[in-house]
Amino acid sequence: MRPVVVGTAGHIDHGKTALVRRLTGIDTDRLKEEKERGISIDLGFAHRTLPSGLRIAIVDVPGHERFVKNMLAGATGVDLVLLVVAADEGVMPQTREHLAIVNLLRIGRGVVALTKADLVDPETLGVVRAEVEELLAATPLRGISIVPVSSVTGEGVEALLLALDQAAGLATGREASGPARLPIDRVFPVEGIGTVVTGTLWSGTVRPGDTLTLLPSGQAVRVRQAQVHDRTVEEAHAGQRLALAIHGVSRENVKRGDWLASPGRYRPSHLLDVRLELLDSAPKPLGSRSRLRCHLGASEILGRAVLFERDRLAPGESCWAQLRLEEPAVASEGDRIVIRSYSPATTIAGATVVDPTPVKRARLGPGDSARLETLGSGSAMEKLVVLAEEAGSTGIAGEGAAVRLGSIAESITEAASAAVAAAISVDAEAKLVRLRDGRLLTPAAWRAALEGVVGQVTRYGQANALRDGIPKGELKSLLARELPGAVFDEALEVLLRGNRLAQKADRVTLPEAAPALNPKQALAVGELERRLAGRGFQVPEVSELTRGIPPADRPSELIRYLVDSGRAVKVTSELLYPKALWEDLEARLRTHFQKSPTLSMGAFKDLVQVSRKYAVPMLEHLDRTGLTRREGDERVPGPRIKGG
Ligand SMILES: Nc1nc2c(ncn2[C@@H]2O[C@H](COP(=O)(O)OP(=O)(O)OP(=O)(O)O)[C@@H](O)[C@H]2O)c(=O)[nH]1
Ligand SMILES: [Mg+2]
Repeated sequence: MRPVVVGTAGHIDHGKTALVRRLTGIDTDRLKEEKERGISIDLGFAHRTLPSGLRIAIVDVPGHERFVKNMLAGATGVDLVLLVVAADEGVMPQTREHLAIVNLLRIGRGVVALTKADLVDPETLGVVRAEVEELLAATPLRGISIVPVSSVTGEGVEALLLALDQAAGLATGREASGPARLPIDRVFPVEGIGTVVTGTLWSGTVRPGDTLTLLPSGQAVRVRQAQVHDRTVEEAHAGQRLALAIHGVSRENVKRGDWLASPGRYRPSHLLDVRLELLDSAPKPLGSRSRLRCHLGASEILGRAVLFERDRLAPGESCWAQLRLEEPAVASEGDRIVIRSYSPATTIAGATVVDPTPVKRARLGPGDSARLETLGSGSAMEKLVVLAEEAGSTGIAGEGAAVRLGSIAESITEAASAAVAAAISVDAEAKLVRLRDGRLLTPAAWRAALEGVVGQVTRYGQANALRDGIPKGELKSLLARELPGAVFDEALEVLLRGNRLAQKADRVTLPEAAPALNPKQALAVGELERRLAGRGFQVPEVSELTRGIPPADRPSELIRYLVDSGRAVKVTSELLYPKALWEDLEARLRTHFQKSPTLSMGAFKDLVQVSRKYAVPMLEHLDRTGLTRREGDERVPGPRIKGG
């Protein structure tokens, strides 16, 4: 059954705790100080079953203006408000402030209890009811049931339960899919169990054995046990109030305001880009960079709001702003933040998180406000396109993206099926391109990736006309700063398939390109080949070989050309053999090994008529290429000869 959390709200002494006790039999004022002073200080928790059978959890909050901070920690995650107004006193300052908070948190359902009905005559009751109706008229709570009750006589309690039942039946519930996220509102040790935390699960599910991350610290914790309404459960769902026994962190390292969340889905940030709205009731305009108290989940974080494109915000107005926080917030796109002035601490504003991990800035660049507009109120697809634009050639992928996407991460699958597959030409209508690894790029970023690869191959070809293409690994590393490996791989593959590029062995070229010698170079190559021939195996060394070739003809490129084109075999950087001569050597070796199982250095020198200076590097090359294998001072046939 759908979990429903009811939160009380209302001015001090208006009878919230007495009413909760009347409804549930549970006294939520547990602290000694609460008992002595007769007021609530911290949050209290109770639960019961409504006439329909629906179970509700109740969070009882303190009304005192000094404890609004605690009220806020409890109000987060509430589905229904039980607004308490004492009939003998009527609407008071914290009635208004709590109501403002309820509205800022978008709690759109509830019931009003006119408490202490036993203390007033029907006429006064009518006046207070009218006052409350007027108060609610301008809010989303307009028209909710207003029920007179007495916690002393029990009068009206049945009617109140029915009204709660009706409102609870309409509550929409929370996202059970998506990552788990729990704002912690209490931490306490339990004998024999360890550290227990409580809170209302904002999204996802939690099971015993799950590993969650404690944020903002980032420590990994394991869930040992989960309880809902004092009963151990095997799975807790979004919207439920739960108590979790956790393992892996000591009591002192957890506090109200921390979060437990699925690993990798939230990144604490000192900066948040938000849509900021100053309440009509704010006493004065808000100046840029004023110090504020920001309440998100059960946390209170001090910080300043840098207003974009203005110096001050008038009551009732809204604008884009960046919150600069003194401690990191664990926020997600779409989260609501309640903002109170620093001193005196009163609720003056609300904010919606648009970007949970923005860059630091004091003003908007061109196009930024349109971007924030889309992130704030666009469709999931529109938001994805904006995020893909930001992500450039990296695209939207992996864990980082999940953090950035927040609630829209869940719409990625849908967007991915609407995206077109990566190809050489992309439909002009397409909004996103999907790569094999699921990554989403804008069509512009994908085209830039393709052009980047072709451009690099072209430039290489121009600079190295005598080489037959660029080695694939070199191409990839030259582009590594622009293109993630997976994007490069797929771009290259698509370009090869589409014949925009060609591959020869491990080298990539333009399809029409072939190494081209200019006439002077062709002459020089002919000269080199001539110099290499005619001295048997005692060929001239490279430095001698290239003597007299003008630097403008790039002798080292010519040598490389001889090797790359297969006309010569490179034995060392100084030693080059004409292809035919080397093949002759291989033939001589095969013949030798048919007659003799081994080959000594002396025999080799005789075989090819060279001095030791040549014989050593030649044999080492033969070893490397598998024609011979060294065994002590001898050579035996290598795998290439043995294998035939
Ligand atoms: N006669 C009468 N007295 C009530 C009723 N409800 C509460 N009271 C009394 O009003 C006083 C305050 O009640 P609480 O329930 O503690 O008020 P509260 O709203 O929880 O106060 P805070 O939590 O401090 O904001 C207590 O002395 C209650 O006995 C009621 O319906 N009738
Ligand atoms: Mg109380």
